[in-house]
Amino acid sequence: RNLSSASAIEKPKEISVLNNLYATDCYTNVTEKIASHLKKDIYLKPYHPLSLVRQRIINYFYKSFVNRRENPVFSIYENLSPVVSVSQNFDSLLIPQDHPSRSKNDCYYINQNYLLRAHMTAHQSELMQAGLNNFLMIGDVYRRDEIDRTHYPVFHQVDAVRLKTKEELFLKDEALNVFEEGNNRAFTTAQEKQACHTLEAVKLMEYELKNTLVGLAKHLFGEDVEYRWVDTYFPFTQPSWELEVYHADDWLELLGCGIVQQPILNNIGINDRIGWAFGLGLERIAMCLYKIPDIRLFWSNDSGFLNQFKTDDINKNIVYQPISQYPQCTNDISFWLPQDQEFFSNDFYEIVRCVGGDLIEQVSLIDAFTHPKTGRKSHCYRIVYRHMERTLTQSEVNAVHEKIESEVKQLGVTIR
Ligand code: FA5
Ligand code: MG
Repeated sequence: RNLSSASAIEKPKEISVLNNLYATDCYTNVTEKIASHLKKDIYLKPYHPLSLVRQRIINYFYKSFVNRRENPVFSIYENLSPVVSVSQNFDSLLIPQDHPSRSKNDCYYINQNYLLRAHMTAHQSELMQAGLNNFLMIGDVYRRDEIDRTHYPVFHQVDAVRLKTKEELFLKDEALNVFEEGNNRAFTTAQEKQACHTLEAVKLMEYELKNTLVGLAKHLFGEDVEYRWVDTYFPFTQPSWELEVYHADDWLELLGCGIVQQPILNNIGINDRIGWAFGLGLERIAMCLYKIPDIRLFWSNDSGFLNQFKTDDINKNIVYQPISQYPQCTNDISFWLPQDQEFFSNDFYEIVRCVGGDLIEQVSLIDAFTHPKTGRKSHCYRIVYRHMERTLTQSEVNAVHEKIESEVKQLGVTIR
């Protein structure tokens, strides 16, 4: 069945995702195009550039955290199903009901209860509840987003959690505590720490977290990498930071991290540990490290691309050599927005993705206009077409463009 319809009209009653049947409802917006990426597991394929970066990150954690017998303390989870419940992706992480990240516009929902995970953090609670204290979660994540050289609706994240007890944090020092008692909980500024934690515990955790992540940035980008910490906000950590590295004349956001919200731990019965966590994107790192110019290349089966990464030394400096740059084809589309329903650009992007697939390099809103008399709104989008491995003909592009023009009408728009 064709799931590509972004409107509710032709939706089947049930859809099959990874061999399970789900009833559809008004939340269902996962398309066949998106579902076709499930189980591709490119991040696990030997010699795939995402796999090289993944292994370098795992090696760093294996080497940096060992127990008394010299065994690695972090365990790796990289086969967790990308189909998660709303409770895993949001509720368990204290993401408020009205938080924008829950919206249909940003996520691929299977139905109101299930979605394709939007971040690897979705698995954090269940793994901690299973008794794990040090672990990495690696896999594919799904987000509805804009279309350009650095965004793709499927990308890959590495998340980590480390939990510590009072003894692990302070060794034998009896005078120091992880948790504030009684009145001391009041004496805290909201930003710098959670009221329930002592400053000593938070600062030691912050030190270990930042030290670990700067070490990781150096392991990947070299000792001389320029970096900076930026204060930020996540519903599931406090305090929270982003690590940025300076690369190719620009600051690049590498990851988000912070001290795990204690109620997340308390909710699953963990009352004697404090934790840190982070989540990073593999594509961004691989694009920088190997100078890969377009995120769609990661999905290429072209041997001209893949063979460049066939190395038995995963730390080797590889610089991607473009096989050749095939020409772009540009085509604009203008339409009047509907007056009786809301219009979301992401719904339009979804249709472009479904019809054009990986022929689409970029879609940008180049003009928005309101008719001075009628008040009708009009959008003009520029669609850039480019095949990764050959030259597209104009008639091929026209055929795709016309199909987009006809499919987009389901959003209630009128082509100009
Ligand atoms: C998160 O997804 C949080 N779950 C991260 C986290 C985990 C914070 C645990 C605290 C504790 P964010 O949406 O910023 O946050 O994404 C995390 C990282 O994924 C980014 O820093 C970036 O490296 C990568 N990333 C995010 N969006 C994209 C995208 N569209 N394309 C490629 N990489 C992306
Ligand atoms: Mg971010």
